[in-house]
Amino acid sequence: MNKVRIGMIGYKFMGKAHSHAYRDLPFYFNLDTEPVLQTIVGRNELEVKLASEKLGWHSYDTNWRRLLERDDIDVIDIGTPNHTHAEIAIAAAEAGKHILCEKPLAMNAEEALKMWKAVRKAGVVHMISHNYRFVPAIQYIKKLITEGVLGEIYHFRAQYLQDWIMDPQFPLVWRLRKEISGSGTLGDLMSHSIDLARFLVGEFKEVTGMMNTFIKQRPLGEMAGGLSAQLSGEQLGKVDVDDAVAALVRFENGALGVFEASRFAKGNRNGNRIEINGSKGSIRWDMESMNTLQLYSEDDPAGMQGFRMIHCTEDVHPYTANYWPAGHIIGYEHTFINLMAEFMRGISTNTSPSPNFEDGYRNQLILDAIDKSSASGEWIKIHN
Ligand code: 4PW
Repeated sequence: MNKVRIGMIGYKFMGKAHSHAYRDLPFYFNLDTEPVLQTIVGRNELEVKLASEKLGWHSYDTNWRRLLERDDIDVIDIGTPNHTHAEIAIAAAEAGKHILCEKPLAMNAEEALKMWKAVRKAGVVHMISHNYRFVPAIQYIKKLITEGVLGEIYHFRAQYLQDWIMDPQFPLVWRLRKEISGSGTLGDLMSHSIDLARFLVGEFKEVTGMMNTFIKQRPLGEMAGGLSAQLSGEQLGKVDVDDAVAALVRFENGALGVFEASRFAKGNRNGNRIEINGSKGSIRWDMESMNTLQLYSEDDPAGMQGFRMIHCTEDVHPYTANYWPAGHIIGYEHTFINLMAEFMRGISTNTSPSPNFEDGYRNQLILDAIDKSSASGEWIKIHN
């Protein structure tokens, strides 16, 4: 068994999700590589020490650059705010480390391209953490589309809706500050829908978008784990990212896409949904019922047609046999375990599984175009 020694930067929401996945991976998957939770990094020594103990890391550090000099670190896992991704990833690639990076890959396409070039030049394995691709139902939808069950694809519809910042007293955390996050709901949520669309339907040809920021000033504060936050005083700061975004898309294969993402959709905690309509059938999927999908097929007998629910919890469904007997469902955290399994397979075969930095770059081209179009009102071509 080859040990793959991880150095992870960041210890909050994604730090917890990634740590859990590395720890549980050998429990469910028989791979020829096994991740070792070597060192976790954060700037606040007391907090990173506590995180290291709770999440099960062998050691902690307060400076990520030190990891790059060590020969007992094979992977750099980047779970830090978006403005740090490029600097860390490029330095990690130059140090010969394999890289897993949280989404969106970068602050803009220019940065993302530099990152993609750096990992290619270094010949390291790279992936971006679009975990929703690794929901068994999503992988199964891909299989159904590839087998022609939906026929020719006409429509892709995506909504990614949350509501955790609707209180005007919710602070101006890094996810709401353009200089740190690059964008708001666009990069944080719609990047996932774009990843699913590229995976299931194909490349984008052109886009037009619109955005709004409903609450323009907020008290200062910081993320406190999960999607909660704490105020750091009375002082107000300007919100300069989008609270909500919508986009229309033409795909290269002629399909039409309608995308919506919002953090102001009351009652939607993590409403990540898609619907695909083809010439022979349609599919609906919703993350909040992630183990199921709805399929309409014209091949069903007359009088018995209609959307039917398929529980993607049988051994024939991707990843399912790694977990429990049929019908024994899995959850959000398992999407990261499945992703880590692909990352480990990539490391043992020296290939970069999709979604990788190339996907991150192509995704970022689309994010930039939606952003630009929201300001200008134009349709923008995507130069793939
Ligand atoms: O998947 C989602 C995101 O990518 C999570 O629900 C939170 O919102 C964290 O970042 C975004």
